[in-house]
Amino acid sequence: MPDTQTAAKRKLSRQQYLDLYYFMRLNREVEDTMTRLFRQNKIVGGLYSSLGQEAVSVGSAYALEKKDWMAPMIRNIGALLVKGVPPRDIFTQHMAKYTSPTKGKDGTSHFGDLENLHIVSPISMLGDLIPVLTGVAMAGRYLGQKIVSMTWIGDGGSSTGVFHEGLNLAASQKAAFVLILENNQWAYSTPVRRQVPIENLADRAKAYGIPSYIVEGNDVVAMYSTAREAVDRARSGEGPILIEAKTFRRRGHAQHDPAEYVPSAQREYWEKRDPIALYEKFLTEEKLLDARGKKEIEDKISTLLEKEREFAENSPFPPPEFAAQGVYCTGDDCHKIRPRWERPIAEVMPPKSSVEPVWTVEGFGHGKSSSRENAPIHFGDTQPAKEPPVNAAISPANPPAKPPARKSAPAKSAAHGKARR
Ligand SMILES: Cc1ncc(C[n+]2csc(CCOP(=O)(O)OP(=O)(O)O)c2C)c(N)n1
Ligand SMILES: [Mg+2]
Repeated sequence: MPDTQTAAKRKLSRQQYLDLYYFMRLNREVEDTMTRLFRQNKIVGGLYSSLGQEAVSVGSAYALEKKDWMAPMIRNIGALLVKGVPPRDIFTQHMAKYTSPTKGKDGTSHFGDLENLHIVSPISMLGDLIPVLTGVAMAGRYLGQKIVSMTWIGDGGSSTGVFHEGLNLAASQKAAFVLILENNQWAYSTPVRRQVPIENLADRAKAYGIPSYIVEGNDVVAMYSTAREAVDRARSGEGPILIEAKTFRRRGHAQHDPAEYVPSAQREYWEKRDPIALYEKFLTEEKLLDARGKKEIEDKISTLLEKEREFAENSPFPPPEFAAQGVYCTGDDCHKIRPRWERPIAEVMPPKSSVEPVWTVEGFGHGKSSSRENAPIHFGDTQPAKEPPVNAAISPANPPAKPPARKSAPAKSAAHGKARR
């Protein structure tokens, strides 16, 4: 098998083809609306554009199931929309309104939804979502949920230490994790070729012994097909996969940056490869979209966005005193998230654990040639199975010095977990 692969394009249902079109158009319209709001001074924080990269966000997120987890980066509004975030959350969030997911405490894209949509809030530091989403995948495996986690990273972000540490962690844990490396040719004003001495960033996967794909990121069907193949492989236990999507950042880093450093020949090359225009051509040729169908989709999007924008514009800012609330933990109010124990807590917590602390992941912790490849490996790899693991000091029998005050015991939290919104 070659080091880097290309996935065959899938044949989709008519509805799937049209969904991909709808979400790319919605992605672009949401961002165009926010650009107008920014110019009216109504967006309070940074505003980043994914113009020309919509196929990457939409095609990759469309490969996830409802139960799967993701964490977007700044240019993945399309992924949020596919996962089910309503545009009003994106508008109110960027306008720092009280009705936003963070109740106006953040003026840009730092919000998630752990309860319903399984979205981890983006972290500003580049690459840090890789170990976080690896952890999500590991937790899912531990709970027997068969989930896959996904996050995105830029070409620039792929040179951070945590990118490499995180990918190594994911690889050694065989986490069901898919990383989309969005190579849009620029990191701020630094072109890829002046940042990395390799042609394909997908090659970075080789260092961690994991498979990788290269995909034309402006082709939404290719993007979806590749992501779907990776998601299926990760779900079936093959471990993490890296996908390098070749694309182009058509605007500057953020609204403040006119990106005059981008050579005009490069810009022209990519402007001819607009993902929405390319896809419209395909849909028309395949007789999946005609002028009437296109108008219906456009009307649906503009009616929705007008309503959502009006809601955001008419929403209040948070009351001043709210700035002091929710900063420090006051007990129950701030700890809304509880572990959802799917087994009795005593059973899963050392040292009383009735479950042998044994990893059952095939080949975990060993090179492929090891004769012990299929043998179960003890937790920590060097300890006898019955001995408590090193973190036994923090356990129900030996809690941390000052546990946070809680009315309900953690064991009751399964019931809490069921009360979904
Ligand atoms: C650890 C870290 N270093 C620097 C920054 C500042 N910063 C934010 S985005 C960015 C450029 C990212 O480029 P790339 O990863 O290619 O993503 P793109 O903006 O092209 O989507 C930088 C330097 C940061 N947020 N975190
Ligand atoms: Mg970049």
